[in-house]
Amino acid sequence: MPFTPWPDDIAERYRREGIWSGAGLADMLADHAKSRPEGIAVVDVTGRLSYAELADRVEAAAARLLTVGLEPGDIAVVQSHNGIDYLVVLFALLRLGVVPVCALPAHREAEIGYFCRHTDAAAYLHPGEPVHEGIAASVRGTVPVIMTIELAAAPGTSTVELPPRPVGGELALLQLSGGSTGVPKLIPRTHDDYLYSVRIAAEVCELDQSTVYLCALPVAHNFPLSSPGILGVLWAGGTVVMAADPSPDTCFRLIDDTGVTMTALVPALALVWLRAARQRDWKPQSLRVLQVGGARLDAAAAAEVFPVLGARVQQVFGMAEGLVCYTRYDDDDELNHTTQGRPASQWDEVRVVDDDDQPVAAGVPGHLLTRGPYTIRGYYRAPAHNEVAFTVDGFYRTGDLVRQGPSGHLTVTGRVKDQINRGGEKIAATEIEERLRRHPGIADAAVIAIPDPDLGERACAVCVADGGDVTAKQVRGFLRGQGIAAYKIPDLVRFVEQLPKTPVGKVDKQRLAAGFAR
Ligand code: J2J
Repeated sequence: MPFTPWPDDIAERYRREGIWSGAGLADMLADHAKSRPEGIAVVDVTGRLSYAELADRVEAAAARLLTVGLEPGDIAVVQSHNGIDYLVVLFALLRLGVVPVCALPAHREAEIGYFCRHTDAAAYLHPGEPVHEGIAASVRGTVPVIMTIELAAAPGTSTVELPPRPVGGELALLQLSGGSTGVPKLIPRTHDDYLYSVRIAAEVCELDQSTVYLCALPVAHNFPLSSPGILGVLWAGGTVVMAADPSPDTCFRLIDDTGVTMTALVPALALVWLRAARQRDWKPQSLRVLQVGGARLDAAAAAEVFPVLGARVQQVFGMAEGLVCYTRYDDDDELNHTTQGRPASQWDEVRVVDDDDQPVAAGVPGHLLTRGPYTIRGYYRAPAHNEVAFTVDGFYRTGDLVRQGPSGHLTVTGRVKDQINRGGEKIAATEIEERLRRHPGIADAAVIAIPDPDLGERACAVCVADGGDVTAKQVRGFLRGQGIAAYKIPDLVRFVEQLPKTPVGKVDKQRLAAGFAR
């Protein structure tokens, strides 16, 4: 078993209570294709598909993927821009029981190569641009099937018989962890647990067939995929509109043209939208809910959403490992603007503890630990890391500091994980530090978060030069040359004589950050 399952008695209970339904994630399409075949499932710049058409396309894509050699249980690293083709391929993989790794469009040779090797991937499915052809070339030889998303999703008829549908307990997909250690961790989500998180999110957000959801964030990310995201909307029989990019130019037009009722943004983008809407005096007619999550939303910005956009703001605090919190539609402004919501499910267990894992007093900030029917019990193929990332009784150590109010709502007050949250994109500090130390002119390095008015945080690499005269530009070029996603390249590179150390000899990042903040 490449990941830790839920204990038998708990799994049994989740099944008995109907929390885990036993269905596969792709089953939802078949139901709607029968009950409302003409309903529009998805729209993008290339056109639109009804539920019946989407279901047909998924069958055809599944047949094609089978024909090129993929089999149930295989892993496929999938990278795509937002579009209909991604939906078709994602559902085809889920239907077959081939497990997608939800790579992001920004990932490059280093990340994709790692995902392929770590999972012994059978396929790399990519957007087909020159940069991805380059990545494809770098994994050719290790990965048997390499194909563009467009080709995999192309319409077609096939007589190949599909294998039985995967059942609830099986591995459905591998999400990516924001991470805080050297290599990114892969998050094993089963059909049962992921579908539950999607169903409960659809309920909390009151989705139905009239929901029109704009997918503005990169679709493979856990938030727009499942909170409730495109899966929640398709589960409810609504319509997904895929935005090619999250800019006001693209999205405001899509919202007006397609009658979007709901969308999801990271705080950095919400600020951009608010500014653009004010400047253009744009007020959408149809938009009812703007979800904001992925990083802390400033209370003042939260309070501006309704006056400016005429839509209610919903804060979402979640993690690809599981737990997702939402503010509720009947929360008062105080809760809605100053907290990051409460857990989606009554079955979510939340503990707020001190450094010794002892519960803190009510309302006092502490470490957030969580466990429940859709929070993983261990990362994929990472036994050593699991020892530190989970308690012995199966709670996930989120690395977040929170305060819990009397209503159960959580306010995120900080973070202990060594990570930079750059406008919702997570950077594991140690990954970049290890890469920096490979530079012959760098003796030591620490990557820290610097507050930023637009992105919330930016990454700053603080380096100790090894004699010679390295420049910031060279350092950035050196990292880029390692084939990593652009968002991981530090925005700032600074040189110091030496790094401050704690009494036990670790780099004192707090002192370092405090120094740079001044
Ligand atoms: C402060 N920090 C937040 C918030 C996430 C829904 C929404 C977001 C994610 C996500 C997700 C935050 N305020 N509102 O998967 O389904 C930080 C925390 C958290 C980490 C998880 C979803 N919302 N965060 O952001 O796996 O530090 O998931 O532990 O990318 O983002 O990051 P990620």
